[in-house]
Amino acid sequence: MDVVTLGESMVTFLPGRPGRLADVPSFDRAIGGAESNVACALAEFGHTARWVSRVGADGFGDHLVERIAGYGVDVSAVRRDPDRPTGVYFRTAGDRGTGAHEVAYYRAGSAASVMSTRNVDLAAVRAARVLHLSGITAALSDTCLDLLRALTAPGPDRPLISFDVNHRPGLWRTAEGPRVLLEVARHADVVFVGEDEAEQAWGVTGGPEAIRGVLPEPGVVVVKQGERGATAFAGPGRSAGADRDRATASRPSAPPPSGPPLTAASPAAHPLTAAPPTETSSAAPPPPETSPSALPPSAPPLTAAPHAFEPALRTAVVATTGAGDAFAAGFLSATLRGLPLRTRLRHGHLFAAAALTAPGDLAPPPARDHADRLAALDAGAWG
Ligand code: KDG
Repeated sequence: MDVVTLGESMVTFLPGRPGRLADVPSFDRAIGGAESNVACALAEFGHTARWVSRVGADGFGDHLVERIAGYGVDVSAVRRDPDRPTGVYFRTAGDRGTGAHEVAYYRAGSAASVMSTRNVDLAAVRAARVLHLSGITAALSDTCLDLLRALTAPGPDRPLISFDVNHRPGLWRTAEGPRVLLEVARHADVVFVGEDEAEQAWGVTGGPEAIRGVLPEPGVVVVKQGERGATAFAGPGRSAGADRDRATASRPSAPPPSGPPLTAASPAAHPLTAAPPTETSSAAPPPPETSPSALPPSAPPLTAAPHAFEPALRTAVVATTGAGDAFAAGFLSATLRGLPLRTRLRHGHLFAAAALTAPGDLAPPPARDHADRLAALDAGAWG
């Protein structure tokens, strides 16, 4: 598998018209779930992708599994729970000005919320070049958090770990959420985090450089800056890079659909996370850290690390839900193909733009040749 994702998915109810949750009279059924969204987008783009989870032995579980399989995602490791239901959630349309919307989750005690190291097929989860996880799983239950910790622990058969912080304050059972998310993110190889999310969770206000300052360990940190764009930092990461190289290099994976084979370049530079040395940023570097953060950096500022900023595409936004997942899928796709850092960001923006124009979480990503042409545009033509 190119990518395995693990996490809870839910049947989603989208509002028939704008308004408060209290007023909307009817809803349309769709599907949602940050991690399955990533798998669906990658499978549609032509990668091999598996989604691992638990759903109820009920009609909503059937619907989720059938729909996600319909995108070409391998669902063979999804387990059915006869005793617990599939989670669902309702949401309202985003406010035209702020994009704010209401969400009502009905997922406490769901089949996915009891995922653990004992009832999930760990071999199926690890049999990937990239394992994509998110902070939502950490918030679901103690057993889910233990599972996340087990999957991100260093080890010889660990795939490249991609982690989207996805801080959902409303889901956390304790005040520990921000600290736990930071701990898990520090064990990942590629981290996606919103600039606003980092401020909300960790009190980091100094922009992308400051966020990289609290996450010096991952090989790649991608800071999403909303409609402005995104900044990615690529550096050696922690010394566990050697383990990750071994894990990837020893895997008998087929060559990527295009791009170089994934051979280990050096112990300190994972082939999937390291930016080519000749790469330069297409725009001004982000400003240096200017304001103190609540969490002191645990390493010196990484001023020498390669980084890139790419502006987002101007898009007529219909709904923002799922755009972050689409961004992660585009970035990971380009990572798997060995494309340069700024091209990875552009693929992220292209996938996100498609999701932003759809009312639900999922929208088909651009065709591969189209995406490649757009991602190769001159800086002046991009956006
Ligand atoms: O990223 C989109 C997800 O937030 C949405 O599908 C619901 O997975 C979801 C969650 O737990 O918030």
